[in-house]
Amino acid sequence: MIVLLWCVALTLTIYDLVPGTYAATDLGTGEEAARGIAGEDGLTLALPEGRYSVAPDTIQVPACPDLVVLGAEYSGWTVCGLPAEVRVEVGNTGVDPAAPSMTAVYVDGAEAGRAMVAGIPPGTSRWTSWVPIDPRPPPGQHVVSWCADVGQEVAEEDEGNNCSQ
Ligand SMILES: [Ca+2]
Repeated sequence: MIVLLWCVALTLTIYDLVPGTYAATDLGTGEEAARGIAGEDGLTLALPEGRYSVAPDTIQVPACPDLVVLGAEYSGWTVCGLPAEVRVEVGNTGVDPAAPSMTAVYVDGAEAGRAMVAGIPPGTSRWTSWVPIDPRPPPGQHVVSWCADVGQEVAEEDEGNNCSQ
């Protein structure tokens, strides 16, 4: 809210403002003439004669992307002689586009490969390229997991939801 005032030298009080810090700017010089805090008793400012605008201090909170891993596909793992590969679907659940980022794949908790994923518009997802797991793990059952943006290239709304586990 901006309040325009024209006053002679006086102390004035403005009521019904959102609590916060306000500055009175001299409309002739463009310079700040007074500053005060609005509370339940309103905002009280002492001003010399002149014309002023009174406006609150504001901050702009940026919109952010939020990368999450949605799932994965596996190729070659169950067939002897074929390379074992994983590709990961990375989603952006934020409200701002996400820049390209690096996704990592882990086998039994140890990093086994990485792949870039292109920039992701908000509300959509993209797949990484196929990540070869080399060397192929020994026969038996293995836990596969993955994490988005392991290089922390994207400033996100939530940095704690980037991994599948
Ligand atoms: Ca995230």
